[in-house]
Amino acid sequence: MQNTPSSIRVNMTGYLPGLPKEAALLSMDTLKVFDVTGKEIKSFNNIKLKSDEASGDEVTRIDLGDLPEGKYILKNGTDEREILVSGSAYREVTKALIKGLYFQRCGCALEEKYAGKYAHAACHTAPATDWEDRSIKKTILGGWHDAGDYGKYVGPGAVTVAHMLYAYILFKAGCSDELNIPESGNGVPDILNEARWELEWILKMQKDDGSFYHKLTKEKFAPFIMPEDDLLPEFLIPASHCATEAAIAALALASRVYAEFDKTFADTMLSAALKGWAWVEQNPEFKPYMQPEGVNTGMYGDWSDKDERFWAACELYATTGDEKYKAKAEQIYKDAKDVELIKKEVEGKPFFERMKKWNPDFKFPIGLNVTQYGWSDVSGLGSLCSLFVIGEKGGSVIYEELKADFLKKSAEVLTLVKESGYGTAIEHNRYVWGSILSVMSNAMTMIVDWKLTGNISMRDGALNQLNYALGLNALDISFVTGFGEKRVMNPHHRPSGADGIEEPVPGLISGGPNKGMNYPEVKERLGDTPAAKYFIDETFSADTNEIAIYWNSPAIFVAACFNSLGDQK
Ligand code: 9MR
Ligand code: ZN
Repeated sequence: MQNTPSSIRVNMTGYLPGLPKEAALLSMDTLKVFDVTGKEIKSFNNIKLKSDEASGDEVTRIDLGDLPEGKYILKNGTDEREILVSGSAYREVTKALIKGLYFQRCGCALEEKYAGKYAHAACHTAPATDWEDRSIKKTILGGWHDAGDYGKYVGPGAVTVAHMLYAYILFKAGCSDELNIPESGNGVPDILNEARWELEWILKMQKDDGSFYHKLTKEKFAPFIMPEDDLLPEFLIPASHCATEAAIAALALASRVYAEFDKTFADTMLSAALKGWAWVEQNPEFKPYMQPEGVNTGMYGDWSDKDERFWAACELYATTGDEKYKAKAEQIYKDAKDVELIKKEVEGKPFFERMKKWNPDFKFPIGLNVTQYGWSDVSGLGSLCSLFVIGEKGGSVIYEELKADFLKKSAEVLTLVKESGYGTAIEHNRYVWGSILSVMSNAMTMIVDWKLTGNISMRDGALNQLNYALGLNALDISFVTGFGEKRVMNPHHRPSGADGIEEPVPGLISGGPNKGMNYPEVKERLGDTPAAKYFIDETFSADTNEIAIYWNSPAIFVAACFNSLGDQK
């Protein structure tokens, strides 16, 4: 798709009638708004541009203000852009983002009646071998392919499910029940049907001792072939604390959510979570995941499991009401703020030394990062549990103190939005691999703030991030496949690259600009391009244009929130 950036940037999917409708302008020309009959409705002049550090652009944003449902044309001296205002503007995109996970399903065929032209035969159905004990072979079907690769990883899977379940808990009306997946119409909301596909797999990844395998992958990433052609053997890679604790948290959370639909399934998940926790109690000392020699798939390594353990304790407390989990969560929360304790914990440890070498100013964050929801820091998932489920029962530490910490952070996020030319909630030097996660996470944070305080500017700040994902950005591109007149066409996604179909699998969100860790070819081609434009819509560029289940899922949370504010869900 030829992308000559326009001087008018918009959310290419649309806007809701009652909410702000921002466009970004890169020209000082008067902007006129016409309806479809060609009648001029509004005009904006005296446009002043400001420099935007992340993109190097001179840009400003305007709110188009009140516009009834319909299509409109925005025009300045050089460019013209059509926009849609509709109460159902976010309906299809929310559906597609959830269904994007269906397309990642592993261990089954994607049938044509659900997958259309993206149908394919069953994949990864052979038994997997335990990496450490080659005599153990297990047939573990199911789960989602993690990203552009065909690996399946417990921690990232647990996080993805959690985003979806909290989207359901908070914005049920925004989660369409018409996904056209095999379970549709079974009386269970489709977002839960889809999340269950992963939960069932996570359950199978539990070892007899209660811990969870870190991942189920090959020794290395497959070439760009269809999943059913990827026949090299798969391995069950040794258990880790982070994977185990994230699995416990997700299962404990899910056991509450599914209880009203399937008590047996809910009980199974809670037993698995409790068995996992018993393993953690017997193995309290954190051991970072070490990639076994010879395994070169995604590492998902972590320097600490405080956040995973905190999240797990919160979810177990919320589900069981047992005070011992509350005490554990409180203790982790307090210890994480104890400077001396942290020093003792990290100094001399390889991760810390490495970080110091890279960045002499590197300091370990004191306290839990209560607004982080990604695979490496899940503290924010503990926040969601505390703020929306545990509530005041959490008391002075894990409710009141956490809430105060949270609101301080969300205020900082809103400042980022105000300072950015495009209203994007990310520092100019923080465009890293999967920057969409930071953007969507910050949107989640503002949504949480808005839900807690009613502060409308937080809601609107979050909306700016949905706009970013759907085209209002420095690249003039929609990061969601299948949506927007100029959209990502060549994501680093094996099925999209191998299926011979021009349009990529729909409903997948690209990781987006990354100027942190790049492939040499990307560096060579982009040189010192500003961070917000460090992006290549080509298949090879996993560093800027891969998709991942845990990037779709925070986008589901954000899209479901705004979809629930529309009038046709
Ligand atoms: O999401 C991960 C990102 O934070 C890392 O910087 C990047 C490089 O190590 O890896 C990302 O995760 C990839 C995983 O390792 C394997 N599957 C694809 C994931 C998305 O790129
Ligand atoms: Zn598969």
